Amino acid sequence: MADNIELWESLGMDLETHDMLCSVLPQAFGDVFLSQENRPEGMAFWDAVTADIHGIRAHELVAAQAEGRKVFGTFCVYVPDEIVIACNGIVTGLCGGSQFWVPDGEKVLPANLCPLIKASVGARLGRTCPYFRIADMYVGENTCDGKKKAYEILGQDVPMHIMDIPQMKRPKDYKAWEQEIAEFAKVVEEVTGVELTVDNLNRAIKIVNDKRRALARVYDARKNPDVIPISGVDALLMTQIAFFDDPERCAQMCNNLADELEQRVADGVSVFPAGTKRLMITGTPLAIPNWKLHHIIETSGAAVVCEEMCTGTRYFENLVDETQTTLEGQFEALSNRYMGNNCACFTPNTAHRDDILRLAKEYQVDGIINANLKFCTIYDVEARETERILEEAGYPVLHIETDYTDNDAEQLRTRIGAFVEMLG
Ligand code: BJ8
Repeated sequence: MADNIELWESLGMDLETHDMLCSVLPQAFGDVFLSQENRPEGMAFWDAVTADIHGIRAHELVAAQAEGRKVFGTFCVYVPDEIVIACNGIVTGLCGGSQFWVPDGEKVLPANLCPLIKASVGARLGRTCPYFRIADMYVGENTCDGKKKAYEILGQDVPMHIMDIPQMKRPKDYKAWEQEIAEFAKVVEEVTGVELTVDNLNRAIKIVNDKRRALARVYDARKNPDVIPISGVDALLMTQIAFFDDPERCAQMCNNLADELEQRVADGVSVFPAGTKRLMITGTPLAIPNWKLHHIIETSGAAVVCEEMCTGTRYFENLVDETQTTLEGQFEALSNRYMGNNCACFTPNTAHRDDILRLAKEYQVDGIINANLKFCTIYDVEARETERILEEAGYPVLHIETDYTDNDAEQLRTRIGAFVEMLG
């Protein structure tokens, strides 16, 4: 702990306010995670990381910087980690998932803005998140309006590079994203002082693909219709930490967990009673420590078996082609993989509905919760058509709009409870 305080002081953090955040997290973590029964032993790794969420990894990053490595903070799953890793840089996710940071964000942003954006800006301006202090450069992207304007504020005193994401998926848009990746590569080379080569990029592609394969293995174990070997909230925590962790260690830990889950499936060891209703959550991302919905669902008689969101399947589905032998070919392969992701910032985005339907079948779900962060217009506009199509396909759907506060927790509990009961 003394080590942590020294580190946080050296990063110029507001220690007094940060103490308040540190004092509420253990209780929240205990209530949500440690109260569960029969958790996989492999979750001990994620428990330990979360217990020292602003310590262990922050120390690692600062030690790496002392050796000359650079840290890039990102906010979206479209930013290609491979480029940074190839140039010996480190990527850390920066999206804020706590109400604790929202008031500081609201000092400079309109109150009627998505909480994820307000929390991210608040975490930076309030000096209460070490990762925002450590990053040598932020990498933004023009996905939704709120984010792209927030980057103007975040970039005031930190080097900021914005990636220009196409908003459609025509062949020329794939080409444009390929060029954007090539330009990003030049920026990363400049910041890290390391030249991007076919070899180091191929190695990085393999590292990130391995991490995706490992995450996918854990998710695959959740597809079994009779045994649910891990709770949704534990799987969510694994994915949330994957945005911060060293990618090779992440892959190793996820593979260990997957081994255990596969054994549990073979042995019929489930964390929920037989017959528990299987739900999928789709919609806007759930950045750490946003565990609210999962916790309510899983203490209301249902289980979450799949997250179709950026803190879920969108983070690891689709691999980058590993066989390219030129930088141009690799940039094209990266573009193809990332453009295969279906965020509501694209129009049209019908492939997103295809993804949800496909996953509902793969994970054999009984119902779907379409969850939207308040004031996220792009996902909210899509929600009606998505829900119509899902209902037409025979899936009961519950639409939820929420934020990071607990104000609506009881109301959500009532609605989710009624939904689960309706599933029979
Ligand atoms: S690829 S979902 S991580 S942009 S910040 S869009 S919730 S109003 S996060 Fe996202 Fe990339 Fe898309 Fe995924 Fe809405 Fe909030 Fe915007 Fe958000």
